[in-house]
Amino acid sequence: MSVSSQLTVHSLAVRAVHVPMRLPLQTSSGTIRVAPLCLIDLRTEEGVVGHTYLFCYTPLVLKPVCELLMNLDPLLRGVSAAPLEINRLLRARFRLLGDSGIVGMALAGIDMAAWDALARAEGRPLARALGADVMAIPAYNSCGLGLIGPEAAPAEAEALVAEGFSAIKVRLGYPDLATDLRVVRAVKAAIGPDVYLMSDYNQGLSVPEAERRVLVLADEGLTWIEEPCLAHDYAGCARVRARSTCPIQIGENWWGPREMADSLAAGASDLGMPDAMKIGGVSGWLQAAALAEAAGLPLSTHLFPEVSVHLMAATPTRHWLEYVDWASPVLAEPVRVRDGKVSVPDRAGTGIEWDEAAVARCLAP
Ligand code: SMN
Ligand code: MG
Repeated sequence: MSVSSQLTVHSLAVRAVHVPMRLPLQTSSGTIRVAPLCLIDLRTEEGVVGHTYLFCYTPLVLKPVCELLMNLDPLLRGVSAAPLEINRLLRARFRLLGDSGIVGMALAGIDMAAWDALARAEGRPLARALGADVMAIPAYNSCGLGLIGPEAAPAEAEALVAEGFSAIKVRLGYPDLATDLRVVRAVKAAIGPDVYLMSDYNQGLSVPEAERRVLVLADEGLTWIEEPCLAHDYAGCARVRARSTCPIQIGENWWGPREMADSLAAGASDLGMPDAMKIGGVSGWLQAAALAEAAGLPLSTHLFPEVSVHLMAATPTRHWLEYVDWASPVLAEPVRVRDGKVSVPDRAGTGIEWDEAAVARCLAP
């Protein structure tokens, strides 16, 4: 290829899979037992194929997301595969409807697949294509440790640390504060003082109840308290934050960099953790990383460790990578953890390749 060569989209292919989760996740806002994933292959006329997946949270939207992507296939055929150009084209197309929700998910999937294709065509890891280095990023084990109660939580916490981590996350939001406290203390006692413990309320509390609980949790040594109340109530989050001596973490529900900017303006959190899909793929993440640098906001990731590890390498205020193994069963080279860190894989693109036999077993009916 010449130095000025560019990729052209040939077609999109999507598959819906239900991937069983090793550890189900019980949150204060519902339980997830199966990962409903939409697998995306963006083929280019040059023969390079970009891969990514979308995590659809519930099987109820898996097929609609796949169908929307298939509807976009004719719009993309023959256009430049440059991610920023695809974004301009598609965001304009959805200006009247808006580009959050499943539209935002589909656009982020195309963006991530296009970035993967671009980096593959360059023959280098996505992190390098973004101007970053190949490096290892500190990661916390976010698998499991749902609302399983103070009796079961300590053993599961120990097992999660034993997988090679120095940080894990516990879900909170039991009916009463006393149980939250018992769980945190039991988990802390099991993992010891040297393991970081993040906590996540999954938006389960009212603002007054969150204000009450963060005061009591202040001295428990938590690394952060995540989404204590409704994530879009930035004023409410700011009120909770004002009461808390423990850092307040939000961001997995920012739909695009504009919502992140609103959250920053409201002083809603001490820390941020955009979701690679909801923030708008790689392109949306780069804008979020710029906002975070300007605001001095430490940035962690949410889900999608395969692409997020590259994004963290390119994030000036990088903090923690969230590790989950939910896509691992359908990947040829799942993300690996060494000494509590995930390394940017030394392969072209994101490193995502499908285990086709596993994909065939998981295809949604
Ligand atoms: C979470 C992630 C994905 C689905 C449910 C809950 C959780 C997290 O908020 O931050 O890991
Ligand atoms: Mg969360």
